[in-house]
Amino acid sequence: MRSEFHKACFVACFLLLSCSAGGAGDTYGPPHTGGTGGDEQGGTGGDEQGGAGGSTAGTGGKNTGGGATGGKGGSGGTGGASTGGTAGASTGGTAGAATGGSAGAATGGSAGSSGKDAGVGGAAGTAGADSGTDANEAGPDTGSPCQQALAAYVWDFETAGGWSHAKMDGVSGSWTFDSWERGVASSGPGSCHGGTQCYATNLDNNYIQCQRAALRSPSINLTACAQTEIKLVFWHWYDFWTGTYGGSTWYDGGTVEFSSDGGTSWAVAPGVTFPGTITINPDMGSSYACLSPNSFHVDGLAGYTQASGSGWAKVEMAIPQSFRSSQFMVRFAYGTGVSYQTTNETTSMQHAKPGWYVDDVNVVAQ
Ligand SMILES: [Ca+2]
Repeated sequence: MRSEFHKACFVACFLLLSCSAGGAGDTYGPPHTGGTGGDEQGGTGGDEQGGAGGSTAGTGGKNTGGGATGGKGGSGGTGGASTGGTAGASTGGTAGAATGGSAGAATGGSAGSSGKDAGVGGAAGTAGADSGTDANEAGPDTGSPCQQALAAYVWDFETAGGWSHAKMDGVSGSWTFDSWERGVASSGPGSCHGGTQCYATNLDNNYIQCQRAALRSPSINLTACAQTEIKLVFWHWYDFWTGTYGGSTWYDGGTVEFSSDGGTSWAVAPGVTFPGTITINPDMGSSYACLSPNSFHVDGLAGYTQASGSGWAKVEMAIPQSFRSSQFMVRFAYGTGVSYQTTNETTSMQHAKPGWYVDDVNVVAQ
């Protein structure tokens, strides 16, 4: 049985050495520091303090001092929590109490950061913090770098989320060519797929004929997924006009396009089997200012035509490796031809269809 003074001395020494051992380990200092601190404190701590705290602290000191700051340092810190705190208190020395208490607490558990603030003792705390991080990284983390990157690319359209829409390049004239809008849908499917808001070619009515516009995503960085199979996932509902005029059958419609260069060039999503081919009716026996002099980007492209059926439908499209760039983009482009002989927007709307509704877009690993 040692005297109280002896005991206090031991504990105080332990704290100082433990702390410096932690610091040395953390910074990969001279190995002898750790060796000494670890060996002595390990045994002493165990004897004096008893219980798991003491023995664990000893282990921590050893490993920390040895430079193997990893997980073992953190374990030592855990023991040190109770040991340090107790020692500091019983030692009674002002410096010892502050340093010991802080260092012990710091080394213990996850309080590594507070250890940083504890001067010398903090160094040991830092070792604990580092090992804690290592342990986390080795443990059940949140997935691969690709999956972590994709976590940013989830859009429910309750907010715009960086998406935008505009008429197609080169389109001009006094007509509503772009009526994409975001909000609560009452036409078409009657409501959005998730939440209350989504994008639609018209949220509460049919579309206007002669439209040429696209809903476009923000730039998506897929470089972390260069070696991972990923796909675009979205939900949609659509109903486009089709009719026969001049001996041909015409199909309004929309398609999904990918860009790997931030929107400079676009290609219809490769490998996707679309239900139809968009075939824009440019004329219905009258003069249509909305059609001239512009062409329709989607005319002749594979896409969604006619109707998707009842209820929202889920779509999945593989994103080929050649598109997994730092500036991947996706857009929903659509076009509507002449479905009724009128140049009045409101009247044309009455003879068209509800159009295209899009919600809950994201990119996921396959
Ligand atoms: Ca939504």
